[in-house]
Amino acid sequence: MTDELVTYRLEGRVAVLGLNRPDKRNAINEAVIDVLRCAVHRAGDEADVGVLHGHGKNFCAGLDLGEALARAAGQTRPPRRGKRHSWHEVFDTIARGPVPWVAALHGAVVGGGLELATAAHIRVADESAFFGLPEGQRGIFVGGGGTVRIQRVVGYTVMADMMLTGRLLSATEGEREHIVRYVVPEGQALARAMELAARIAKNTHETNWRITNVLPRINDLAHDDGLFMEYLNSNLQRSPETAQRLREFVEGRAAPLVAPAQKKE
Ligand code: 1HE
Repeated sequence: MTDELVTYRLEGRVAVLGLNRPDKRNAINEAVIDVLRCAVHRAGDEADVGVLHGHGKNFCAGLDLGEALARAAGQTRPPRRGKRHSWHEVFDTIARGPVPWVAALHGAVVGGGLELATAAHIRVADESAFFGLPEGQRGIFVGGGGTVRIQRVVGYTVMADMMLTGRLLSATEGEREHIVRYVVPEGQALARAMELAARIAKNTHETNWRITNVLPRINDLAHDDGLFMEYLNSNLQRSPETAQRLREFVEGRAAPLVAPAQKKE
């Protein structure tokens, strides 16, 4: 671990970003957002997949409440009117940028931490993870894209319950509400996220890009427009890499699909 606010390392084709303010439970202040923005852009430039995790015992405690207090008390200048919220810009670069992201979650994943996690495309939690939206208790509102992203993941009923009552969800409850796709024993979330990232990196970049950029946009469209957009995206000139992958299957050289029941793990 270093004294950087966000650690960055490139492991093969995977960029690994770690929120690194464990003494403040990885709460996000303006400085963290600035460093995260650079790290996310760097990952998009040089990696095929990104992995997000948190150093210390928590993924992220959300908005830095000390900074929020200073703003509320008029001690710092509010952001310029009309300037897009910096969190939106950075989280959207994760969600709809050039590469897919996997989030490895543990401990607190609350408020803005949950908003950041839901910007990733796949989330893995270890059994210590818990999810919450304590904005109601703090007298504020979600501001990092949660009204759109978290609400799409869990639905209004669950999000309203979490915000109105302050209810915290365990890792398995998070899995039930589709916040996470994988729950692993404590301490193993990052390893599993790296495994998934390596698998994702084997896909073609074009297919990954369509999964992360076209699919969610189709989800926002009406039925007919969605089918039309799908038609546009599936009837493109095939790349040489696609032809090679199809040939491998036709010639019996592709890795077989192994049904879960037959898997020996
Ligand atoms: C913080 C923050 C923070 C911890 N901003 N400093 N988020 C929240 O409402 C969650 C607030 N945090 C907590 O409820 C707890 O800290 C945790 C459950 C995450 C962890 O508990 P614990 O017992 O391990 O740590 P702690 O003793 O509460 O905190 C350790 C230190 O981290 C302490 O600072 P210290 O200088 O006294 O050691 C805390 O003040 C500090 N700390 N969380 C600033 N969030 C774009 S809109 C998004 C809106 C939101 O994200 S709202 C949700 C905000």
